[in-house]
Amino acid sequence: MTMKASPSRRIPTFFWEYPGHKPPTRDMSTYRLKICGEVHRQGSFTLEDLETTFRRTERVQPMYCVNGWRMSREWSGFRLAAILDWAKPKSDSLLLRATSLGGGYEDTSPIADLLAGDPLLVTHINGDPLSPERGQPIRMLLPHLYQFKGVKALESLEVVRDYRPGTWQKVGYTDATILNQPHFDIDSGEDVMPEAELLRRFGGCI
Ligand SMILES: Nc1nc2c(c(=O)[nH]1)N[C@H]1C(S)=C(S)[C@@H](COP(=O)(O)O)O[C@H]1N2
Ligand SMILES: [Mo]
Repeated sequence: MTMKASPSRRIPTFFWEYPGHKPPTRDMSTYRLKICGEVHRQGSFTLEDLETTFRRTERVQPMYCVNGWRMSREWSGFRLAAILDWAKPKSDSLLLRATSLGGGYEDTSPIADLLAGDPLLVTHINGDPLSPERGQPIRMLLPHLYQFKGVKALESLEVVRDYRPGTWQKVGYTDATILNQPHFDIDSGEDVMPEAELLRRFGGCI
């Protein structure tokens, strides 16, 4: 069966912190990615600083949503491992708290668990800078974990000692391991919105 590509095809996006409306378009000239907490070197990077300090990496791989879909793209960005090498966490057993612009969404995970998947701080999808809906200007791609732990519109990376539940864990998501079940591939041409039910319940935008 051949699929007809539809220009109106909807790709799910989900933004917890903007229920019922689109995320704002921000002035990227004032954007800084902050790296702070229990590190030997704190940082505040413009997008240009990131380009000159870290080498960009491209990868084609899927991200997985806990609601049973996956989305494969060419992602381009900076390796989290390189950024942490630069910042030097004070111990190997610490955690990383990633927070979105405005502080409305966060995740805290052991650094070792994150690094196991060699995550990227993504700035481009298929060669284009991230749109506001997709997490402009930076989102974390966690290829080995469910993407609710991959914060979009990333503002800060803080190395911390203490765990606290992230945004989705507060509504009951506890297992970030990708389950051995079929994940609906939203690249295959269907016009779907897999997270529609969640959008109805919690808000969000497409
Ligand atoms: N800031 C922020 N990041 C977020 C989310 C969110 O609501 N807010 N949702 C997460 C979830 S559950 C998924 S599946 C992906 C969705 O990415 P997409 O909108 O590009 O499909 O982003 C993740 N990162
Ligand atoms: Mo998700």
